[in-house]
Amino acid sequence: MRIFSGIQPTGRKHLGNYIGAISQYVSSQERGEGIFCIVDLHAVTVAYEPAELRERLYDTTAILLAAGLDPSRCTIFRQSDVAEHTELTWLLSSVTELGRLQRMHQFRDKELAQRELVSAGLLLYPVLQAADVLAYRAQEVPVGEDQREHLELMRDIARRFNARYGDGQEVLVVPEHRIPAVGARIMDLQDPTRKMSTSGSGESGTVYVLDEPKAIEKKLASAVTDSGSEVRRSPEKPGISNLIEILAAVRDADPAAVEAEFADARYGEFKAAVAQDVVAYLAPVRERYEQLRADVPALEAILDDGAGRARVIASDTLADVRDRMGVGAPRAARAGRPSGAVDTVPG
Ligand code: AQP
Repeated sequence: MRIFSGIQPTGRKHLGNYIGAISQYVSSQERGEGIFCIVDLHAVTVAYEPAELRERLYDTTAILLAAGLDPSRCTIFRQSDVAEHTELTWLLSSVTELGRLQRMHQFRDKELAQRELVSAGLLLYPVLQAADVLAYRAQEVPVGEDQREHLELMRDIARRFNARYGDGQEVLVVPEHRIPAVGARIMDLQDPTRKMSTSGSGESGTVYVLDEPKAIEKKLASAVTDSGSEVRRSPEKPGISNLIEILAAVRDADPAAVEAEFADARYGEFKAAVAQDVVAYLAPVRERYEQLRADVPALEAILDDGAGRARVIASDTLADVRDRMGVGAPRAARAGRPSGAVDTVPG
């Protein structure tokens, strides 16, 4: 089975990213061929600092490695190193409905948050995301709950492409999402009605993977709880429900077992237990990260090797897509050319 997922090079990855996505990437190495992409082209769709982007990309690469991604068992690469992603985005945009892009929740939220320019790139973000996955004909995409809508769009794009150009064949694989049963949507500690996120929430509501233990303890101690005193999940208790979910996820336990264990505990005692386990969960990652992040040439070598392997798969898909769409020279004609020949040269 081929498994693909992308992650933004924001560097400051948080507990939601870690539980919802990164920990799934790591475990997927046991189940199939994992391909993980650090999506710097997605990052330029909102305001950013060019000088910082590369640094944050190294931060994110080091976090993935520190979490347990092993470049000898999976492929890790930088999105912009594989040009097929952008070409496929353009080709797929012709089978993507504009109105659907305009209605996407993430687009509408980010559009409102932009102070200056709302870029066309922000609108096309889900098409680039579809190209990321479809270029590898991946069967499975591990993501958090917030990506469900984008995954549905990606599946529809693949289906529409196949219906329009496939001639009865599944040229593009329609992928399945894999959303974790526990921890699919970790909420902000200060406003548990909103998801924990890099943008749009204050420092104290977000636990970062690289936070020092003291900072984690402080954030969890001040996490918003609810009226009442029982440690149990309920729609009226979003703060406590979120902490139960976090503790269950870091322990790899059932939330019901957490509720049973803390049935007689006070909120303060429960929050201290959550802090202790979150610190223990993230501390080894932070320690490994420090060593890995210090060696930029080694990170570049891993990304470069990954891009080489990714390109082999993506260029094969692109050749099929171009062929089916009647774009460029026929694939059979190109196969006879010397390697390095440019596809767009006529005749
Ligand atoms: N709160 C969350 N709970 C569970 N999973 C989450 N993910 C994000 N937030 C939560 C999952 O993390 C993966 C990588 O996300 P990303 O780095 O590409 O950025 P994002 O989805 O846009 O999440 P952020 O960090 O919160 O950024 P902003 O603030 O820009 O929205 C994805 O699989 C996502 O589902």
